[in-house]
Order: sequence, then C-alpha cells, then structure tokens
Amino acid sequence: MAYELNEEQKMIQAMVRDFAREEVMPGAGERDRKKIFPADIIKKMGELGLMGMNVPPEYNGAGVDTVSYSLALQEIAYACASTAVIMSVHNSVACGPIYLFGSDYLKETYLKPLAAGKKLGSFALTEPNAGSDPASQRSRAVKDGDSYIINGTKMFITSGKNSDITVVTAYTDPEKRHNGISAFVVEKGTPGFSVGKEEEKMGLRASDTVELIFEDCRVPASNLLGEEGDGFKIAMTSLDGGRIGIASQSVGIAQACLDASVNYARERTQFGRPISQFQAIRWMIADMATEIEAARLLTFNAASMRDRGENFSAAASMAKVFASEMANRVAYKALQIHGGYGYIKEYPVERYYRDARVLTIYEGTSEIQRVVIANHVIGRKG
Ligand code: COS
Repeated sequence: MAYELNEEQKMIQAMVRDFAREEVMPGAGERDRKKIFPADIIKKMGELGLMGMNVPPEYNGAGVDTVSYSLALQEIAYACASTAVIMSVHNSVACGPIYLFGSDYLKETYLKPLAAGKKLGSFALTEPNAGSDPASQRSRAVKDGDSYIINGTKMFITSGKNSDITVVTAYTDPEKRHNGISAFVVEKGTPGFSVGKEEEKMGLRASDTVELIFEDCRVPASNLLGEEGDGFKIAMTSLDGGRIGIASQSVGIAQACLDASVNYARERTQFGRPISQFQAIRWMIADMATEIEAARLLTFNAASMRDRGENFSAAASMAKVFASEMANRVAYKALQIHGGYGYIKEYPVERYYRDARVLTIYEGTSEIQRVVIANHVIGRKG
C-alpha cells in the first residue's frame, strides 16, 4: 500500500480485522435477511474502544487518530455494512458534535457513556422536506424558562430506534435561516419524543432507519450544543467527519466485493479453465483493485488532513463522492463476475450490491459533494 501506516495504526487494523472476520462476518447474511440489529456486536465494539475512537480517554474514548478510525470502519464494513453505518453515525455525528461543541456538563453526562459504548447515539437533521437542503427544515425549539420545547418530525434517522441519545437540530429563530438553527442533545424516554415509522430498506437491513417525532418535547436548556444559532455549523462540521466514515465504509464494502470476486473467479470453471484466466474477468478485477486503492488513498488523505488540523471539508467530499461511486461500480462488476450466483442470496455479493447503493445518497448525495468540491475549487460565485 502506498500509504504508510504507523505501528499503532497497523495494530488497530489487525485487531479490528480479526474481530470483524471472526465475530461480525459470520452472522451478517442472516441479520440482513431477518433485519436483526447487531446489539451484541455493538456492545463488544464498545469494549474494544470502537465506539468513541476519536474521543480522548478522559471522556472514555480510545483517543486514536482519524486514520485509525477509517481503518477500523473499513474492516467492520468488509464484514457487515449495517454494523459499519451504526458505528460511523455513532462516532462521527453523535460523539463528534458533543465532543467538539458540548459543554463540560454535556460531555460528562452524555459523551462519556457514548464513547464507552454503553449508550448508542444517533443524529437527527433530515426531515421529510429537508434532505440536501437542511436549512429548509421545519422543526422548532422555543425557549421556555430553563427549557426548550421541541416540535417537529425527523426522517431517515439511522439507529433512531435503537439509540439512547440523539443530537437533533431545530430552528430557534427561523428568520435568521442558517444562523437560526440550534442543536440539542435529547435522551430516549424524554416525554414528547417518540419513534415513528421504521423504513423497509433495500440494503443495510440490520441497521434501523426511522422517523423521530417531537411533540412538545421539553429538554433542559443545558442540553443545547454550543450557542443558539450554532446548529447549522455543528451539523456541517459533523458531516465533514461523517463523510470520511462513509468513504471508509465504501472502501470496506468494495474490498469485500473484490476478494469475493477473486475467490469465485479462481474456483469457477467454464470452457475448461477457471474464469480467472479469461482476460474479460482479469481486466474487471484489475479495474476494481485500482479503483479501491484510489478511494482508499483519498480517504486516508482526508483523514490525515483532519488529524493535522487542516480544513478537510473538500477532501472529505472528494473521498466520499469517489469512494461511494466506486463501491457501486465495484459491486456491479462483482455481481457480473459471479453471474447467476451473484443474483441469489447464497453468495454475499447480492447483499454487498444492495448495501452499496445508499452510499452515494446518505450523509450528502454525490450531487451535494460536487457542490462542496466546486465551491472549494472555483469559489461560490465562480
Ligand atoms: N463546516 C462549517 N461551516 C460550514 C460548512 C462546513 N462544512 N459548510 C457550510 N458552512 C457554513 C458556511 O460557512 C455558512 O456560514 P456563514 O453564514 O457564517 O457564511 C453557512 O454554513 C451556510 O453555508 P452555505 O451558504 O454554503 O449553505 P447552503 O445552504 O448553501 O448549503 C451545503 C451548503 C449544500 C453544502 C449543505 O447544505 C450540505 O452539506 N447539504 C447536505 C446535507 C446533508 O448531507 N444531508 C444529508 C442528511 S444528514 S445524514
């Protein structure tokens, strides 16, 4: 690999690879078919330090860098993409904003159990009419004494049903548009906060995606993240990190597609020889391997920039758009190489193909990533 890992990064990669292949991979197909949330696996991941990877040890995190986080996510995604998205959302957009913007009180109360893996986190920004354009959200939070009263409906929330703590955005001052959105930490069980419809998805079926409903939900004013009006920037900053997570998930799924294809092509004999000896298959595999390597390097680049404290927004978008689209091309080829066997559930590529599809959609569509990249390269006004 062109990217040189240090000893700690190599150790984390090896540890997570062993865990993922021994404990996460075996049940992945069944969890997908039966929509079983991987609760026991998430618990073990907490014990291994995978649920607060970039959070310092003083808040129960592992305190490792973003490159290590990416390596770990790639390994989990290789084994089970559903488990990987739960891990990514928890680390990047639940622990992330509380660590970066939360008061000491919020860190003590919510970040510590999240980073220890004792509680699970989710992130509620999207609404039925506000996906790519989060500023068009309608949720409202009105100050009332020492509390805020939140009303609104959030949609497509990963882990919304199984999480204990949610970071939620709502307008405190709709007149101010971007600068009128605030972010709050809301606990499961808070009166007025309930889980609505659960979606029936094409892929990532072991991870729940739900509607969250806030009806006169009263949260203490101390659960405000940052200041009133910081919500949009908190969400955008968190999503920058989240996009490195999704790029890593994409690389993991694609690597699983490649390895499955190489194994299959060596075993499958047609016209008297293994199909791995036919140029049509060899070239597909060569392209898959090359694209995966390119995506991995873009992902490590964005992660390293974050670790060095540089502005990594555009780099994260580049990694996300390239890796997610790459994973779809690679999954398509993997299924093609498997022929009819790729289309049935006995082989895992059928699941990889379905799981890969959402990668170009969630945490910012490919179109949004190109907006971010173009703004960076050309400037907002050209
Ligand atoms: N980090 C910090 N601040 C950011 C930021 C970032 N990555 N991106 C934008 N901001 C700030 C801007 O600097 C601007 O601040 P000022 O008002 O102080 O100048 C403010 O946020 C508004 O930015 P902008 O005018 O660019 O906002 P737009 O509404 O035009 O949208 C995009 C910008 C499209 C990039 C943004 O809305 C986006 O990422 N949308 C996709 C959201 C998404 O990923 N949804 C998926 C569901 S969440 S799982």
